[in-house]
Amino acid sequence: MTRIYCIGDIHGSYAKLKKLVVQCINDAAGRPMRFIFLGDYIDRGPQSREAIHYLIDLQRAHPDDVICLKGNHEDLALAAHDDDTWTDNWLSNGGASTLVSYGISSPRDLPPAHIDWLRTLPTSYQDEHRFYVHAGINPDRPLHAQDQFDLLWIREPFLSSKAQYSRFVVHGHTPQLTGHPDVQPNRLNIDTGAVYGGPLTAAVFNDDHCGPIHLLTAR
Ligand SMILES: [Mn+2]
Repeated sequence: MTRIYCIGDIHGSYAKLKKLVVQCINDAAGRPMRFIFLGDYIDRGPQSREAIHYLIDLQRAHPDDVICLKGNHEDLALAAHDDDTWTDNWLSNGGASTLVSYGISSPRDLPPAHIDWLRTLPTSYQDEHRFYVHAGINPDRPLHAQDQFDLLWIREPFLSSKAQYSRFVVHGHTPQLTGHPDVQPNRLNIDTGAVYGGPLTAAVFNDDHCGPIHLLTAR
């Protein structure tokens, strides 16, 4: 039975990313695997370029079983690349570290292969039990009628909502500075603040239940 490994906000924490993927592969112990990355691969942390390069390679090796969603930081980087008026906004939201990791001084100089990849990233993914998204959803709309802005950026009223959705929502975006995921009946937040000194967390799922079987962390 396939095991699904869903990984939260990386933000240039490349060392933790590599460690966690190895832990996931060991955990699968030869079972079929699928990876779902929840976005925010870049910004704030030191190794954004390496994180993107690694994910592109992993996806190229397993195109059907590596899903990389877009986060608001990928969206901001694309906006800054395409339009100078977004540059200050991106730089003040952690983009300055990303430019350093690429050894460049302008978002226009981001490598075309990475920019093209960022443009392909979807903003949500779903399977039989779960809806995966970077930030969350608008609780007042069905899952199929969400606004892109909410999928990338929402916090409230989503985080406080007790609404039962048609699928269990798995997301990141709002760092849990306790270092522990936020497990709720209707959703799971696995952003455990890897870039703020917390672990990088993977939630492990199968096709039997909605909720995680267990969690893996890399420090
Ligand atoms: Mn985010």
